[in-house]
Amino acid sequence: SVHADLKLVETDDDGVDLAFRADVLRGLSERQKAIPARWFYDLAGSEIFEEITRLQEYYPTRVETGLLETHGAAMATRIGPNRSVVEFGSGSSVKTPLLLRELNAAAYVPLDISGDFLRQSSQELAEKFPDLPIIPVEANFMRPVELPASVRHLDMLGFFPGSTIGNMVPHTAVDLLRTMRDTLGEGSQLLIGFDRAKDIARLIAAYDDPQGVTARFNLNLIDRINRELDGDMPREKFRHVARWNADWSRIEMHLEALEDLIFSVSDQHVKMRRGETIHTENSHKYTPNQARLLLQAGGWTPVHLWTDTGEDFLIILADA
Ligand code: AVJ
Repeated sequence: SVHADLKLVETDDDGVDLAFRADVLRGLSERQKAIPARWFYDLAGSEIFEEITRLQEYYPTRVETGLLETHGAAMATRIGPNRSVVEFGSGSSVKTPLLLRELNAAAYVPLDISGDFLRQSSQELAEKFPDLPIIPVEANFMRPVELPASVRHLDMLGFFPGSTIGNMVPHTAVDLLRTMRDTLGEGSQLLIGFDRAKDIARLIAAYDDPQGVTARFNLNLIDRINRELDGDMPREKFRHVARWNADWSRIEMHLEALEDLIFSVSDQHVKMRRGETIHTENSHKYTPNQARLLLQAGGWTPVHLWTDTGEDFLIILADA
């Protein structure tokens, strides 16, 4: 059964997400313009992301799902029964059933910034698991979240699949891991996915597919800004760029201006030169040792690691 959802997102009188506006206006006034990747995921963006996960070139979802199918039972044995599962950035929760069907969990708490998507996927999950209490929380998990009172006393399992951790630079990733440890408490565990460092051509193809789905995902941010923040950014004057940054071992996505531009967002004027970019996403790629070290720096003890024969993806179980 799905409980009433808790909403922890602040809006102004017109329903504008204050954090979205603040991030966009600040980001567009920086020297290297940048907007945090979490703002991709309005309803349209979340749907385009689902399309990405079905692309041949985009291996992470397929490989991680395969790992959960193959090793889910072994994971459940190491985790044990009666834990409350808190999923960080649950999205459409497609991987969740693969874990929950093995786990015998006490409750499921999906956290997501996209409330509409959260409610929709909670309903779908409730049909698959009629006896499981589901308590959706609309929240930005980058900040400490107060867990619903009904689960606070239980042993927690944090579930953070999808290599979403890769969206953060290492120092922010470490902050988040520490925040998660504080949220979940003593005796908790964390099951977390990392995308592995690999051949650069394969990485580029995964983030710049020939069908242009990832380009649509990136450009959708412009539509969202225009609609929600009263902007007049010319979408057709931008192009999607995916590039490898070797110094940081990450794929970067940018929106590149095709000519000199002047536009406005919420009455703030913005100028861009031709070729200038807005940096919209980082996707860091880790070796197993780097992933372990990141967890340790965030206060977690890695206890088991699962990977595929192609060495594309990692799932790590860690103790608080
Ligand atoms: C959802 C953050 C894991 O970085 O691979 C996919 C998002 N961006 N294609 C990733 C994404 C472009 C994705 N994560």
